[in-house]
Amino acid sequence: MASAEPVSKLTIEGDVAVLSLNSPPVNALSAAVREAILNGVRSAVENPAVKAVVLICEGRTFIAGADITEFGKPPKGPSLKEAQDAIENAPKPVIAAIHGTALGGGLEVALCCHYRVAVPSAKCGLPEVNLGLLPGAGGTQRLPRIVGAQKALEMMTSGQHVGAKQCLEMGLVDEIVAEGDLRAGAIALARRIVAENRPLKKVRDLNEKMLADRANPAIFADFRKANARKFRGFLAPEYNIRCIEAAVNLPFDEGMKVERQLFMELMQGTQSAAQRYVFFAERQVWKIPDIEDDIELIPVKKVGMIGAGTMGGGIAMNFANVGIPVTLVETKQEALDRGLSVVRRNYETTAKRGRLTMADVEKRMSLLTGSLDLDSLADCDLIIEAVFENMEIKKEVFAKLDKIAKPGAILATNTSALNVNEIATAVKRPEAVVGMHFFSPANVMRLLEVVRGDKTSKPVLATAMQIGKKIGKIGAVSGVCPGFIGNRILRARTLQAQAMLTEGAMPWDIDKVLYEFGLPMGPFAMSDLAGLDIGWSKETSKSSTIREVLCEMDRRGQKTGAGYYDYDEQRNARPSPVTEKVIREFAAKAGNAPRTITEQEILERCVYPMINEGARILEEKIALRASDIDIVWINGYGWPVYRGGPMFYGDTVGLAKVVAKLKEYQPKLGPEFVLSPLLERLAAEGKRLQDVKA
Ligand code: 3H9
Repeated sequence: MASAEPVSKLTIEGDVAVLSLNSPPVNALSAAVREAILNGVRSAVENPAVKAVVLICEGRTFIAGADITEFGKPPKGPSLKEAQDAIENAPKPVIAAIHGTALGGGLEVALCCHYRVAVPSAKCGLPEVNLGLLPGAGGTQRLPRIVGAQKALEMMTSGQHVGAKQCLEMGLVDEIVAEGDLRAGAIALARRIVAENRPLKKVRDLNEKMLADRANPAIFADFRKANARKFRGFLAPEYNIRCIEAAVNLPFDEGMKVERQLFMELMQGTQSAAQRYVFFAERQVWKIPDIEDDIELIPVKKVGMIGAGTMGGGIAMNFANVGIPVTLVETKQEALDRGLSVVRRNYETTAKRGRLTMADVEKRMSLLTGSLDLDSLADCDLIIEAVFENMEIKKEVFAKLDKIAKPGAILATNTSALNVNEIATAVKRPEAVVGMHFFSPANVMRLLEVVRGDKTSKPVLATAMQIGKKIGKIGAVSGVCPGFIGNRILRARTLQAQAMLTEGAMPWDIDKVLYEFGLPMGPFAMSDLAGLDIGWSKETSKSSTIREVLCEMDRRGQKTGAGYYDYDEQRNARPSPVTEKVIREFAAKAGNAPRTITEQEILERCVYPMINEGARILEEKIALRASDIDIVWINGYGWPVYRGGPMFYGDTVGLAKVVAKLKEYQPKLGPEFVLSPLLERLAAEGKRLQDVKA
């Protein structure tokens, strides 16, 4: 946050002092900013000519919160509370002038001001929950006093940013002034407050809403129940709720004590450490060390999509959503019609849920054009291929594309595992070829693996990332290797889960452990959902794996009513005696006597080989940094954010322990398992995976 400019400026405009903060990029409450507030307010108060104070920010936003980079370091400079007290206890009105986003500690500062004014585009929120925290500067006690417990519950457990208009309706801001008029509007309000001799409103003294909420204790139980699934595993939402309960039931100062205690507990815990790490990981992931920030990007005004199946249709929706037209190519009219009608149905479902208007649906559909002719992609800037996962077919498609696509067009493949370098050999312009691996359902899942081939040019790679951002994805760069980052790590886990079946664990035993760890489902429930027959064929099946036997029995997952589990009409899963028998027979044939596998072993056997595979990916430079691997697993595979991703989890457990356990399990881990030298070295040196530099 270093800046050559001074952090604040105090200007006296007649009888109003304007304290203007300037600490790019987001005016976070660093020690310097806290000091500037404290000194600025004090000096305005001491100045007899000053009747009121306006607190405003330069740059793109009002204060966006505490400075997260200071967390976990020894405290420096004045505390935030000192700065807030100076504002709240000032004998002259202090008015917060809000633009951009007043978030977290920023909103908590504004809540200590006596009045708040905002421009229409401004937003307010307490997003601490997303960092595994709660607002620790009085926000949990002040916000409910203005908006009531119900709204505070919603805002604080979701972290949502609320628009100025809604803030005005809730009483969170007192006035809205026109865009561009913030400074003048705030000064005018300050003068009116003085002229009308309005009181110094202190939010801490408001009690009306709290008294009303006290009469309705069911709010909290109902809220917990309604959100149990969403909050599963997370500590912070529950702690936020407890603070609001304290606001409702206790005097202000007592409530503040509860807030303090719970805040400290969260701050020192591993969940918040993980979530803060993810905050920075999500921002790092876009940075590619050998690509300059100002690289010239390829304008993408029109997209071509080869394949209009589930994947192709889903991918196309992303572009239509942001107004980019897409031409979808299929080989048969029937497939094209089916693909487009699935897209329409998806949009209509969203409209029925009230998240789109029917006019939006029509507008988006009008951006999608079907075609049976590859030639119709001649004027596309980006062409994405999503045909069958077969190298020969892909190469054929790319060879044709090479003749059709205009010069400079990006040729992307949505392959989930095939070698992008080999695909690129099919064209005379391998620099134009890049992998864009979307995850299913492609219109919903946030992850986009952008696969950099040996010859992919920098503008092509940078544009693939930038277009990913534009369509709301989180892009992670991967080098070329089987399965790229995500599926390669998944494979390491699958091998162990499969092996444990033949050693005596049942699919539901393994799934339970991973579900309780925080994943949305375990590997076998996932397999049942996706279909056991992906990549399986009747002709070549030889009953050589449990999966093959189940497929041969037509137990191919949820779609056939049975897979590893049995399913009822509502697709509720229950452990299957048939599967159990298959597994037992299989194990007996292999000469294995079933043993009891503890939950601890299940977890370690599934997760530690993932950490090991991630380390191998890192040392092979397939991933730029450990945190990119974590981003992939959080956004593509539902790894719980509060555990920070598999790499962060390894660092949390301690790499020495991970390595020791892997060595202990090694005889069972199978021939494919190779202990990562990098992991071993880091463990020996007492270092972390996140310390490996890109
Ligand atoms: C808190 O307030 C606790 C208190 O309750 C209690 C205290 C006792 N600190 O996101 P962007 C950096 S917890 C430090 O790309 P945008 C960010 O890393 C805090 N750095 O921009 C990035 O750096 P770089 C509660 C911060 O326009 C650069 O700023 N507040 C902070 O897309 C630009 O960020 C929050 O959780 C920070 N607080 O979005 C708000 N915030 O350029 C967190 C940002 O080196 N922030 N940076 O990669 C945000 O949600 C978004 O940054 C914001 C701007 C919406 C403000």
